Amino acid sequence: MQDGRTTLSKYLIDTLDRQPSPVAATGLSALLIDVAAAIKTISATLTKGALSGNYGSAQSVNTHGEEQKKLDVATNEIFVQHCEWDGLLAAMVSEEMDTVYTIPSTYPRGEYLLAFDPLDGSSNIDINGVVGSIFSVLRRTGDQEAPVSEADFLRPGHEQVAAGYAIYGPSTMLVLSVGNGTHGFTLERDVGNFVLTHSDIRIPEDTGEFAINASNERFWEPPVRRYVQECKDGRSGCRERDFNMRWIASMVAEVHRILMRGGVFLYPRDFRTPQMEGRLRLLYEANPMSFLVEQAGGVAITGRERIFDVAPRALHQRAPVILGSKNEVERIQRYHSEYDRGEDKPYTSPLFNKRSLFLPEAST
Ligand code: AFP
Repeated sequence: MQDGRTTLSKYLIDTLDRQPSPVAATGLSALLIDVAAAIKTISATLTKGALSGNYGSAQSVNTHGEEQKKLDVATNEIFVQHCEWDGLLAAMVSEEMDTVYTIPSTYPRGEYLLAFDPLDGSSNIDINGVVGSIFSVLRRTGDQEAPVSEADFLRPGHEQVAAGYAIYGPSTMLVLSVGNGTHGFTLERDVGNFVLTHSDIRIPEDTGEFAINASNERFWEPPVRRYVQECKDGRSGCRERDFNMRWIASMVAEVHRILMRGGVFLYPRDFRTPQMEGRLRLLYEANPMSFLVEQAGGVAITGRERIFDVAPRALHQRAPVILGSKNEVERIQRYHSEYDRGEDKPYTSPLFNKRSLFLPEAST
């Protein structure tokens, strides 16, 4: 398919509906077109900025105890309205809804499940910074007539049938995978079409760029401290090259940069979060982003295992996330294994060894 000439609908019809075994994907293209419609509406709302009257707090908190902004609530509603009616979904889960949203009985019910974060990076709204939406699609298994429950959504990432995000930046893009590579579509605003502009995105295996919220350093585990310290040591350290660092506070923006030019994104386990699960949510942040990254040749881990293999226990479960360029992510995984095996003690126990993380020059 040609970049710049293929609309999202054409792409989905060709990729899903015209395949030899369309049953495997029945309705998926129509569902994704509804998701895209929600994204276009959100994009139009965000473009109005403060003029929309939608800035500021909604004076409520979400299930994580975080303050909801008016736009968190409004964008959640947009997703629900665009996707509940089409007879393709059985239920939805969102960062902004405490429990499973079962499709009301006024609409026909389908076999797909949609999990989404309607407005990722919402702290960037008030500064007119980049934000996004993230979504993941599962196919419901078992008795389709039974009431939908939380358990229907608690499936590992490798069972996703589609995933994507929208990035609302200078242009709005939809980046999508249905399991045959990761592809980017740019919104042609005056026409209202998403047009394929970035087909088969590949993440370079090597990179000199990492992204982490360094203000949390004191809460990180030793393998992450080791990795970041080595990057910061640059040319004069053991990596013998300089690295650059970025932090946009919007996972969508970080992952988009990595898909465009490589890099590593880390929101690792830390001692600040309950059970050291990190900050990001498994079902509607970590899993869909892992799908896109893996489909683009990158790697996505918790530090110790592939994110795709994490068995979810709760709808709003958090997970540590380290993803991006293959060789760097694999290096970080090796650091975790070495630490767990006790093989990197000299690096990670500054209290017990001269070779301190804080005084790397002290190494002998
Ligand atoms: P929201 O979805 O609540 O806006 O959170 C955004 C996010 O989960 C993720 O997109 C960022 O990587 C991360 O939070 C930024 O967190 P801090 O900069 O506050 O550590």
